[in-house]
Amino acid sequence: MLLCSLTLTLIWMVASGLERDMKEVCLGSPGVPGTPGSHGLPGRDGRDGIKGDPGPPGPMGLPGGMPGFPGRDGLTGAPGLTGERGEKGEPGERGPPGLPAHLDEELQSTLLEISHQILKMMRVLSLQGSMLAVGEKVFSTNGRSVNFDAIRELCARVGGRIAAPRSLEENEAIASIVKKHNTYAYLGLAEGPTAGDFHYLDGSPVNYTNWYPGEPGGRGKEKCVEMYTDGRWNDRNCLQSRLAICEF
Ligand code: MAN
Ligand code: CA
Repeated sequence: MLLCSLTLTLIWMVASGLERDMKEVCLGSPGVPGTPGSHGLPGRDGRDGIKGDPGPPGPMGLPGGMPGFPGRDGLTGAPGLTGERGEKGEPGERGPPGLPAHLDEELQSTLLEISHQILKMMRVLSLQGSMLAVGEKVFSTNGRSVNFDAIRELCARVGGRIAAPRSLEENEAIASIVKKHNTYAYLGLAEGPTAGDFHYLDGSPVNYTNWYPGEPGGRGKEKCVEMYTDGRWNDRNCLQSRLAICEF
């Protein structure tokens, strides 16, 4: 076998034209693989690789270096407290002249609507017995009894005055409230320095009276006036508790 292999090699070298014939003659089992060749020479350098990731931050420098750049602005802070109220501004310029009220149709219809609403409310309050309308006046009570000064203060606080009858009709309206509550009421009258000389609280003299027979009999010592449940009047001291009736 070795011989054939050698022969074949020689014959290859000198006369390749005989190859076909020699193959036919020397078909045998393959030989033992030869020993590996020695390492080749190092190859040429490859091309540059792609750029790597940035490295980690370096260690802190030694103290005494230059100060760094200022940092970025912080977040917006919370709003401050509300300031004090400013001074009142100057009045604005005068507007263009409007229509006279009686020619202003929109104003007239608004006023009509308001007066209808008020009348409606007055009918409800009358139905409930909360008010009694007589002519231009309205009488009303809170049902409480207190002294004369307290009644005056109470009525003033709600924009009215202590009820003072200036006519038979008004006297009957007040009397109906007194009867309903079965409690005497103080009236808006007071005695002046002269005994028996009574006047309204605005100082004007009385133009209507309804004294109980024999009254006023206090001879200057009873400065207030109370109304009995029959509607007649008596001069009386001012410190009794009497029904508070106001007029508006
Ligand atoms: C009686 C009458 C009144 C008087 C009172 C005072 O009722 O004399 O005129 O005002 O007493 O308490
Ligand atoms: Ca009296």
